[in-house]
Amino acid sequence: MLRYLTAGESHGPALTAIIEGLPAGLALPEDYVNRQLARRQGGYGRGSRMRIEQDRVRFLAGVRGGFTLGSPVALYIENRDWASWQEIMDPGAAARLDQRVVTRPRPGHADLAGALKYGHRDIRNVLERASARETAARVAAGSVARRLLEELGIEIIGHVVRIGPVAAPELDLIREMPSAPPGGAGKGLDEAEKEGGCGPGRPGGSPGVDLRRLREILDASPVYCLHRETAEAMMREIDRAREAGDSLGGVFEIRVYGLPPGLGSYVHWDRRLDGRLAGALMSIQAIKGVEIGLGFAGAALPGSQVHDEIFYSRERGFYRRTNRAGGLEGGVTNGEPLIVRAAMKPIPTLYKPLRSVDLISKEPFTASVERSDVCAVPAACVVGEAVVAWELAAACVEKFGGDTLQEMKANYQQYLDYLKSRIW
Ligand code: EPS
Repeated sequence: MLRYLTAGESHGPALTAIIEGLPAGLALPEDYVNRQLARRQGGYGRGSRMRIEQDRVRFLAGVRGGFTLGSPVALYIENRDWASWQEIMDPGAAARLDQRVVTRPRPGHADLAGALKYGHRDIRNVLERASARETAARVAAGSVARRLLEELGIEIIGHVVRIGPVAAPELDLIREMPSAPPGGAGKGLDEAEKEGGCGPGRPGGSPGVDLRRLREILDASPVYCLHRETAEAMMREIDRAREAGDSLGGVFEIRVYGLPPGLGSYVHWDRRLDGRLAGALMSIQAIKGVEIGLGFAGAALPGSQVHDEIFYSRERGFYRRTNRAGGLEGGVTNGEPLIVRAAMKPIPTLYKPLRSVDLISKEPFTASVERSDVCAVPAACVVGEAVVAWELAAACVEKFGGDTLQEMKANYQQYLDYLKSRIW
């Protein structure tokens, strides 16, 4: 079983995580994790805190010479802002608990519910942990999972499809990219998938989409959007919101290529992969909705336009011409690319005051804040990739097991061989 816990307060000394259940022998360079941490810190619309932090992981246990040992992996990410908060956030008796006390709950945050639940009179005790700063630890843990998936030929790509009212065109996302080279990269994700994908006919095989090229485009986009004109409109919208003292939400999409059929299970509710993925995505701060494949749009269509018909050819084995199911049927991967989307609400820390009531005096007030992100949808997309990676890696560990990476890969290969014998 693969499991992890995170700990750490937003302005405490550090964020930490402990991961258990990884096979021994997985190459795990710190820089690999650091790259994902940097992506999470990026994205147009972040506040000034991101200029303070420069997230870097340090492995404290479970990794030696760049490879996992099979023992629990402990990781550590320093909070640079701790330097300004040491007196107040000190874990010892010296902490100045009378300083920077927060008694005014902000609408939309965990502030009021958390203070009532844990009996805190200082809301700082809630907001320090409820803060999305915690997602740095989740991205680090998710990057470890992602590294493991890479060894099995499974690749994850996330992109932002909406910020506030600005949405990316749904199909052929990169067809209009002038710099896209010929071949797979010249095609939209949907088109390239239709033409070959990595369905059960090619279990674990290459996606037919040039992921490297897509990543280059996304890395160059300040809002992690594949469509350049949409990205520019998104940034203009973020500027407008900033000037108006407002904030913006949006939608990101995660696609996963190279998945074999058979991850997850239909036999019991808590082993259904769709439920696990939705739970993981919903657990990201500010996420209010998750869709798989057609998602909510499917509810408005007749069944004949929703389900993916099954075809067979000697060359491709079983395959589909559509992927409206988003790669999951009955809570099990069906060998098509996984497609999930998550909707993020606008960040509730507003420069525009919202009405609230003081926790102690019970006096009404209008909340105003000094520092916040205007839009964190691009960052949330990176967190989304991480939590999806985690659930998929956990499903792989369950199915293929093994104490060493070599053993796990051999088990995986045996399964792929079995699938081929079923298909051809
Ligand atoms: C956050 C508020 C801001 C964000 C923070 C999440 O932090 P601060 O209160 O220190 O200004 O910058 O995000 C991060 C620190 C991060 O690493 O993503 C909140 O209230 O959730």
